[in-house]
Amino acid sequence: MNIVENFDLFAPRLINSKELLSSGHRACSGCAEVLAVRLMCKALGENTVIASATGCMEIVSSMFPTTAWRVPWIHVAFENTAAVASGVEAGLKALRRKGRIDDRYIKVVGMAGDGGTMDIGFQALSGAMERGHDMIFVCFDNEAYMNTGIQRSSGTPMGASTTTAPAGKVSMGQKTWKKNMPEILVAHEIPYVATVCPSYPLDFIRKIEKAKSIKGPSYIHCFSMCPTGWRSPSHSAISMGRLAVETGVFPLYEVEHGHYRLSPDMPKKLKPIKDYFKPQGRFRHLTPDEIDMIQQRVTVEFVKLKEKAKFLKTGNE
Ligand SMILES: Cc1ncc(C[n+]2csc(CCOP(=O)(O)OP(=O)(O)O)c2C)c(N)n1
Ligand SMILES: [Mg+2]
Repeated sequence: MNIVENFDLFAPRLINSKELLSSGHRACSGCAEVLAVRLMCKALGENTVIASATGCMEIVSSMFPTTAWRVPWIHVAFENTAAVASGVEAGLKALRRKGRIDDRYIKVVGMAGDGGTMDIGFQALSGAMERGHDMIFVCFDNEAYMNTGIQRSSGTPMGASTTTAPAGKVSMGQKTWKKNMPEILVAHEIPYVATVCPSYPLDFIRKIEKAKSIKGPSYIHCFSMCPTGWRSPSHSAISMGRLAVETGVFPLYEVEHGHYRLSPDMPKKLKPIKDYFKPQGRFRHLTPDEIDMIQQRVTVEFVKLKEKAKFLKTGNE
């Protein structure tokens, strides 16, 4: 039985009803990212300070003179989210030591889009993780620089059409493979790395709660479906997230102290990626050969991941 399909039945008892990101923000209709941020806030609770890069979530939530945030929230530059979050963490520690603030635990969170995490904020993120700060960094990956007009990033998947990598007579759109950011963070040997998707809210909340409970750096990579940039209907965010997981395009897993575990939501047998590509205008131009080429890569990557999670026996059988 799939728990998400029975969401109405018991989710209200399991998910905190308090909203720390209020309604009235200006996200596009059908934005999965704003749902993801709401879930993240529910899991984090009030004792949280968030440093947020520029990007959709900053633009839609903090139109002067209003704010949708009910937790302390700092808008920082594109490059330095993780640096600011690590400074806040160190500052809180010092204030607590000097008795200048209550002795209560406050979790510091850095958040940014794929551009702000995988490209422009990467150096600051790598440094903060390596220094071992007690913080969570969450990448909200909508697979392009969306709020400035759908430009490609290193998170844009192969074959997607964007305004700076447009599909046409001479190009299939994005010509590079998506950067494997969770793996790069695993290579930092931090205590916890996980992938999440708001189409799986209970898995999402559990992983954020786990990251919160860890004293040290954690990295969460969130699949954030964007109807506007992906050229798909605004009612499709949840089903698209599920298809991304079911096709293996975005596997749900966690890595705790180097130990990989696939989420129980991962199907034993993957659906073909064409099911996921079909409802999205950004992939509409792809030929069957191009889809095959991408399918092969997705299959290989998923097998590699399963091996790491010891779902497959080691060896060549
Ligand atoms: C150094 C710098 N370069 C460019 C910009 C302009 N800019 C603001 S938001 C943004 C796109 C952000 O993309 P991403 O991080 O993926 O977040 P999204 O908008 O997709 O949520 C850009 C290019 C900036 N603010 N600072
Ligand atoms: Mg983006």
